[in-house]
Amino acid sequence: TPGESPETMRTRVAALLGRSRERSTALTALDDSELAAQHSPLMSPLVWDLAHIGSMEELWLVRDVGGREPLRPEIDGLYDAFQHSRSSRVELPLLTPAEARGYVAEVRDKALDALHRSPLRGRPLEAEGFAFGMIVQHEQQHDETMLATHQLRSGGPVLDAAPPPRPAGAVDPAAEVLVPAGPFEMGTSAEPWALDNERPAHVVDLPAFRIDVHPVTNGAFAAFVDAGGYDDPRLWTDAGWAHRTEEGLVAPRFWSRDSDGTWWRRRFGVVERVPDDEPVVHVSFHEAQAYARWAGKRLPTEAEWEKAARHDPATGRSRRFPWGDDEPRAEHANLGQRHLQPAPIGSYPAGASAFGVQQMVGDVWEWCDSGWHPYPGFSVFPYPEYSEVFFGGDYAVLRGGSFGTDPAAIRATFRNWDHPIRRQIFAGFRLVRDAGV
Ligand code: AVJ
Ligand code: FE
Repeated sequence: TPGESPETMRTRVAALLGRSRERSTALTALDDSELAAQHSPLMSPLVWDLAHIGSMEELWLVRDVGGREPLRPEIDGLYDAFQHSRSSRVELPLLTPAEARGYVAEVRDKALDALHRSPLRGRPLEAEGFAFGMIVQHEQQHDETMLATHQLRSGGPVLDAAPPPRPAGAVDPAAEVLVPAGPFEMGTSAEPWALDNERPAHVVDLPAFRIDVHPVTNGAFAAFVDAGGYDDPRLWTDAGWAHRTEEGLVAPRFWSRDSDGTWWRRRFGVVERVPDDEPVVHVSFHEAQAYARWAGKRLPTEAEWEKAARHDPATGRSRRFPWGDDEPRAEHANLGQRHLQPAPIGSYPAGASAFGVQQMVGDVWEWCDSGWHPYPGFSVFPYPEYSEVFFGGDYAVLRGGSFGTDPAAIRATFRNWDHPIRRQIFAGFRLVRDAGV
């Protein structure tokens, strides 16, 4: 926040740390055996995420910013994500849930002490409270990961939330808008808590394209399934077809069909009918791409996604969020685990971008047809294991955040990435097509 005093910043940061911890606590309010269990080989035991959150916070806020000695140096390796694969973490001598809760509380105490001692200016790690913002985002990212673990867990529901809003009037799922050719500013050099991969701001010139106002819905995706989309190799890339065949994919993850042909889904322990008007979620990049080919369209590049989300043709500048520069409020976007599902398309008109594109932030992460690469002028900050070590590999970019993403961990410049086969994340997609002349 420009012109903010250190005292005001401390209050704001402490509230954000508190909100993250409330969520981590709610997501780990389970029996010890459930916390230590491996609910899926794709995920860590929940108790690992909890102590890992504390470990990162200790490393950056207590040891680095705070200048203190390690609390428990002997556990560093256990919670280093690069030393142990997710599927092997269940075998480690992890802290028990009670020990993990005690550890994160002790770390938090010392982190708040560091917050009160830090000038929140001066060296880059502390200027604008960056290290604190990074740790808020890190905890919230793991909270979304833990939410995905909850979705993979079997057994009855343990989480609860209000249903999302509904649109006020009729919505045309096929609506699209033109984004005219021309340059826009991509990425940011101004956003104080933007991570290294979002930097620096740079100009990108794009040809004209048309983008869907809404993400692709369950109803539209079910039509692709009914049309035999999963059985037609011409719709899939070679890698996509191999993935579809090896995994025996026939529908989005968590969907099943009864003898009447009705689609059902399991959502956080509840089985319910698949709502036609919600954005589809739990599809891989490959499934999104096959759908796009079937629909005669394509996935946006990440530059196209960002221009449609941020560019204001009236002023020529890029916004922080689709709706403007204001922090997300409840009427803008489905964020923060307020609702534990995407909202029907058309539910967030107040969150539309300057071009009128809706629900770009919140609801579902959107797969883009771009690999995970640095922007021109990228430099590592503050450590290479966040972004850099993943560049150039086999990852696809995701944009916009989901209903599981906290407002503090998303903005229109935010870049996420994952393997193109992943389906447990809260990812869907929207489509574009070339505008022609
Ligand atoms: C940015 C979501 C891909 O969870 O692997 C968490 C975030 N980095 N701890 C991930 C992250 C280190 C990261 N993603
Ligand atoms: Fe992490």
